[in-house]
Amino acid sequence: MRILLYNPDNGVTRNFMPHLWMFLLKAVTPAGHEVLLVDGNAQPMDEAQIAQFVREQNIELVGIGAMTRMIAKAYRIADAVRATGVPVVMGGPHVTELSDEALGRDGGSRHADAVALGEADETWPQIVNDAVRGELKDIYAPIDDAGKERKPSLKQYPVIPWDSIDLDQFNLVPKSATALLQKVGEGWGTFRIVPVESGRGCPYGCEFCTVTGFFGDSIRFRTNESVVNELLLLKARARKEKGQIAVFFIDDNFAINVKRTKSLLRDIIAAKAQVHWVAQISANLLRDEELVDLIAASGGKWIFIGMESIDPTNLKDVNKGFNKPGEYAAVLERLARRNVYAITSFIFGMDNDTAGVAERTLAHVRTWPPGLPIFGLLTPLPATPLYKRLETSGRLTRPKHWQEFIPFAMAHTPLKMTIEEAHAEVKYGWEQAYNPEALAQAVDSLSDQPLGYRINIFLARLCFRGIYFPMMGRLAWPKMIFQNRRTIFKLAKTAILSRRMRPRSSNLQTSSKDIAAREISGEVNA
Ligand code: B12
Ligand code: SF4
Repeated sequence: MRILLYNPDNGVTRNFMPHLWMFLLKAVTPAGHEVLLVDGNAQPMDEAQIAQFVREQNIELVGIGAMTRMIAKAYRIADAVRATGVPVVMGGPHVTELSDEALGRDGGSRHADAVALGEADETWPQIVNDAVRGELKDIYAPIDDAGKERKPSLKQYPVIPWDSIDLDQFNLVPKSATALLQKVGEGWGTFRIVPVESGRGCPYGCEFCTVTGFFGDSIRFRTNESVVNELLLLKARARKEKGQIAVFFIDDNFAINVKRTKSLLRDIIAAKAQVHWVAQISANLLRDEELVDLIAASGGKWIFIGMESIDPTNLKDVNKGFNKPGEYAAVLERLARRNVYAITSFIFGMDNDTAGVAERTLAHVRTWPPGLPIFGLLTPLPATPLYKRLETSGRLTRPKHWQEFIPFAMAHTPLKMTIEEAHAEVKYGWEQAYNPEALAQAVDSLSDQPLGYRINIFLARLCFRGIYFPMMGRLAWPKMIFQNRRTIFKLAKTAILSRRMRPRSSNLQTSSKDIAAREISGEVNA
């Protein structure tokens, strides 16, 4: 059977890396089937195009996975596929919580022939076998013989064949630049960010989060060996292609068990399996100096921290009182001392927020080591405790907000500000954190570091905002470059001067090479 696994785009933000579920399900598909992957973020398709693709490729089963924000698109695509006569199976967090919606049991129309609830690692092979026989059931749930929910163990994790899988659609380097960039350093002909999981589950139960409900509060880990082997496979592929690969450890809280994380990082170092990596870790777990040493030594470059708010009352309200705003600066400095920087995520529109919250937050951000701040709005995702609380208190203004996804728009009324004020705060946060002055300040704050780090933070800031606000239109990039011309000129001048200052005698040349190498290693490694 030819199977298509499809992940819809949400039409607004650009994902910078593929979704793991597609690779995972492909890896556990029973032998004898061919599985094609299409990520709408890399290969946008509308309803007519997907129907044509399904017909032309003789697809016999389509699997669609989606988060809440892209579910409306997912349903439209599913309808178009089903109209061609091909069955659709849907999975992922949204349909797990609202399977009746996908199956048309809530009064709406039916979009899926079958729904996979929860983690589908063990149910997917059964779904495929049933589809072959034309006997798809409506619902597949991971349960044991006693009918109790069963969370897959990650001890027997499938090998994802990263060495042979077609990753062309996920290359972040434009094709036109590939040949030239293959010759730069160890090669930049390709650059991909690849999702790798080392464990699942988070017991913290923050009120707005789907994770504790979906993956459960029992945490499961892969073996160190299987993670290390996966990294080695990725590293080998990058080397073969004269390209680069960075890993996003998508665990919800990569250091939830600090002892185990340290042991994994030690094994990565011992096996020389270091690649540059990003991971999500909550601030409270980054108090540990030894952990941060190991993060840096094992290739960790960016840590995503869900700071959410600088107001302890807000944090308590959403059951995230373990975040201590008073220690944010110390945590970030501890990371920065090892040249590890942070993606700091904030939520506005919380119950104790008032107008001016963005500026108050930015006043803190400006005093911290440079990083990549993110600003979002408190969003009641289905089946979260937050959704239930707001529903009970009659505060939901768009109870089915996912049916018409509007980016950066609230679906409930905040308590101490209006919806419009909350929207304005998010807009202000992004504008101020990524304007040319803020970028210049971020670069200047690293003036005691090798030039590479400064270039790196500048490029990271320029590109990162584009994930959330894609740079559309022919003039978007030239305009951005013009606006930041002073910083670009300053960085270029420093680069030229440091080249000119290289001594000429052969003895000294060796040492200047060392210096240059150190400069570049700042550039390449940061
Ligand atoms: C990595 C990640 C991201 C990445 C991007 C996604 C990517 N390219 O991988 C980044 C950091 C960019 C991101 C951003 C956001 N994310 Co996010 N993200 C995750 C995270 C941490 C891991 C996803 C993952 O790979 N999980 C591991 C895989 C194995 O699990 P899975 O995807 O659920 O798949 C399993 C099952 O669901 C099922 N399944 C899934 N799809 C399908 C399809 C079929 C056909 C079948 C049969 C089964 C099936 O089988 C899989 C194997 O068991 C999850 C949390 C989590 N632990 O899942 C949040 C999560 C998915 N994100 C979430 C949210 C809210 C967001 C943001 C909206 C946050 C924000 N406000 O900006 C943005 C939106 C991004 C966008 N552009 O659309 C929510 C979604 C909740 C919901 N109901 O939709 C989650 C669950 C976290 C949470 N806080 O609740 N995210
Ligand atoms: S710590 Fe992160 S993953 Fe865990 S419940 Fe809170 S928001 Fe969700």
